[in-house]
This record gives sequence, C-alpha cells and structure tokens, in this order.
Amino acid sequence: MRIDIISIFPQFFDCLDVSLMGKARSSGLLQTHVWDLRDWTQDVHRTVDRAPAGGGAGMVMKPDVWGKAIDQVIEQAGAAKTVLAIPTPSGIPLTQSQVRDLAENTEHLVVACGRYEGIDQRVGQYYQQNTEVQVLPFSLGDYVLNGGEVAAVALVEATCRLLEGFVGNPNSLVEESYELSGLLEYPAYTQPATWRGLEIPPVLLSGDHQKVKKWRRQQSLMLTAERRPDLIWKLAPDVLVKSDREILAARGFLPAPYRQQVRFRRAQPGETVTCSAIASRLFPQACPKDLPEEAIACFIEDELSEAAFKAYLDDPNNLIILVEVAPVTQTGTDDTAWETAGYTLIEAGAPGFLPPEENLMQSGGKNCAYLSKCYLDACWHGSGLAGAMLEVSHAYLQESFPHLTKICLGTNRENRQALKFYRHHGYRKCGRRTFLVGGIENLDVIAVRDFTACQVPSWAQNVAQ
Ligand code: 6GU
Repeated sequence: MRIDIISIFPQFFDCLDVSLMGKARSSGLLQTHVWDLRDWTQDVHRTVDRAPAGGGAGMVMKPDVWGKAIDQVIEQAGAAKTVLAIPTPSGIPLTQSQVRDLAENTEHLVVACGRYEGIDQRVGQYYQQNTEVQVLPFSLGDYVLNGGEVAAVALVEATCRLLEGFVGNPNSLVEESYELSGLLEYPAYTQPATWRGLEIPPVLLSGDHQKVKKWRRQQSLMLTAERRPDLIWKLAPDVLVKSDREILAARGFLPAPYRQQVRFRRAQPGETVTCSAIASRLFPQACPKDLPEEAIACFIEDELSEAAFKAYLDDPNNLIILVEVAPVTQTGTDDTAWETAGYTLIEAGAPGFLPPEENLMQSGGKNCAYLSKCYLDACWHGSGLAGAMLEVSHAYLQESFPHLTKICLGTNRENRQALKFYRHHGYRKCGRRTFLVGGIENLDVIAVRDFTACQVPSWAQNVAQ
C-alpha cells in the first residue's frame, strides 16, 4: 500500500518511523510519503489559508493550493484507484470495518490534513466527481482537535496493522474488541499474582480453560453493557447464546430481536395492586393443560388477591422482585411506560429459617429460603430474562438474608421445561410434595440450591434499582 500524507506540519509524521510502522515501511509492505502543503504555494509568504467567505472567525485552507498538491501525488503514485481521506470533526466516525475495508482493498491512500477551520468544501466535492478517487471525510469521535494530523496518524496505524504480514501473530488480531463478536475485549492480567494489594482473578490461575473462557465472555458482556450500551443494541441475534442473554438481561438489556430495556426492583409495601395483577395474569400460563379453569380461578382469588399480597408485602421476611420492561424507543425516564413482565416471591427470615411446609422443611433443612413463586410472561421465554430474574432474585436474597445458604422450591413434576430450567440454575431434586390448586392435588418435585456449592453469579449482583 502507498500512503501520501499532505500537511503543513510534515515533522509531525516522524512518529511513523518508530516501532512496527517503521518495520513495515522498511520491509516494503508499506510506502509512506509525507508532503509539506506549503511547497505548492507560489507567494513569498507561502500562504495556505484565507478568511472564510461570508465572514466569521478563523481561516479556511485554499482550494487552489490543495488541488495542485493532491493532483501531483495522485499522478506520481499512478494507481488505478485512490482513497482521499479528509480528517474533519464533521466526518463519518471511523470504524474498524471501514479500516479493514481500506487495508484489504486500497492500493493508494492520500490523507489531506486540514488545519484551522478546515479545507474549502470544493476540494472534496471536486475529487468526488472523479471516478478514480473515493473521498472519505472521517472523524475520530465527538471532540475537536486542532487539525487532522493526529487523526491521520490514527487512520494510518489502524489501517497498516491489518495489512497482511504486518502483525507477528495474526491470532492477536481476531480476539480484539470490535472484531467478530461486536463486544469490548475482556480485561487482561499478568504476573505478579498480587500487586499493590490487588489480585489476579483466581479463575485465571485455575488452569480450567472452560472456566476461563466463560469468565472472559462474561466480562466482555458486562463491560460492554456498562461502557458501550450502543454496541449491545447493535448485536446480531445469532452472536448471543442463552447464557449471554441472561447476563445482559441482568444488566438491563434485552438485545435483538427484543430490543428492550429491563429492570429489577424489590416490590415495596403498598404495591399490592401491581403484585396481585401480575401474579393473577401469569398463574394460568404456568398451569398444566388439564387443570380446570374453575380451580385456577379459585386459586387466584384465594392466594393471589390484593389481600394475599398485602400479607406477603407486610412481612419483612418476604422478598418480592418485580421484572419490568420498557420499549427501547423511550429513554426510561417516563416511569409509567415500564410494564411488569414477571416476579419472584422468596420467603426468608431470621437465622435458622425453615421453608414453611412440612415436607419442604425436611428436604431443605435449616438456613433454607423458599422460592414460593417464580413467574415470567411466556412472551419472554427464550430471551434469557427468566434466568436473569432468578439469579437476580438469588442475589437480593443473599444481600438481605446472608445467613441463608440454601433455597428450595416445588414445581409440577410434569413441567419438563421448569425442571430443566431450575436444574440448569443449580437446583437439585430432593423430594416430593402434593400442591393444591383450587382443591385439586398436583404432584410436585422439590428441589434445592446450595449457595455454598453453587454461588450466585457476579453478573446478577448489584443490579438493584
Ligand atoms: Cl478527524 N479532525 C479534527 N480536527 N478534530 C477531530 C477529528 C478530526 N476527529 C475528532 N475530532
């Protein structure tokens, strides 16, 4: 690749001689030429700028000087096609895919570095008319530099490192941020294991490659959600697996194809209407197909009424977590637009708490909370939201009742989907019970999760609203 850089500060580009850039140049992979724009002036003052037409502050670079300079470097290079890159804060933000396209498809690159208030508009316009030239006005980001020189160096370095044979180990390119995954890169560590009281995360020293891989993926997702939510919304649906979606949902994101924000919060005393409404709406969705409607209606009236939820909410040993979703089109400032999509109810309590029912007590033992309810609107099945809701509920439980080391639940033994879900989230079968819905006996499996053996994942923690 040949690169011509035209600037009124040619010394600025001495930096291209150092490090890898210098190596690529001496190896012939890259030819760079730096030109002083003033060499194309004809007056004694070597003038390159004039006052802006129409008045105003600053100076504008003259098109006649630029035209001669650009014509000459294009002619000298003799390439079939030239990309004319013009750094400007009003340009298109430079991206990795644009830079990759340049590295792969460009024989000749000219960078025209403007200073002051920019280059006369007609320069870009003129070369755009030329089919052998592609004009690329680009910006590094939403801030203003004094001139295009820094941006030119950024463009050249980002492009050149992608040239075949430039980087020693081509693998070091593929795992990077923005490449392939669309996520930011996970954090890196090296020896010493302890530095100024800070440890390398133990998983990285465990030698368990599967665990390391999982941890890094989790870090990438959490970092991207935190720093670059715009990238989360741009993710293609097929780059995310269920566990990725659970992590993102816990951090407030339901990416494509859903494209909605989500939040979790503990229901407050007094929210009886909200709780009763969501519980009554979701209970029928989760019932076995053959359960009579009257039995379901009866259960809702008795157990999921506002009065029932008043009793739940008034007891500080209960924890109700609400899941609320909002369309991504609104900013989330309008509180009324968030809709309840699911909830959990956990019964916990004083040291040595035992789950309420006789057979649950025997199965779970002491220091065991009871996941009494866990419901999510069926429209979210497959979105990762259920897993997020469950783990976030576990995290709230641990935060509020740290003495409880276990949690148990009962679920219909015919409900394969639920059984698989709970098993995946660390619950293990430990008994049976009969569960009455409107006087009809249902056979339940009892399962327990031990937090000492299966910790609450870090991604589910600190998501409190
Ligand atoms: Cl390309 N030029 C200038 N002058 N300022 C910038 C920029 C470019 N990108 C961000 N700020």
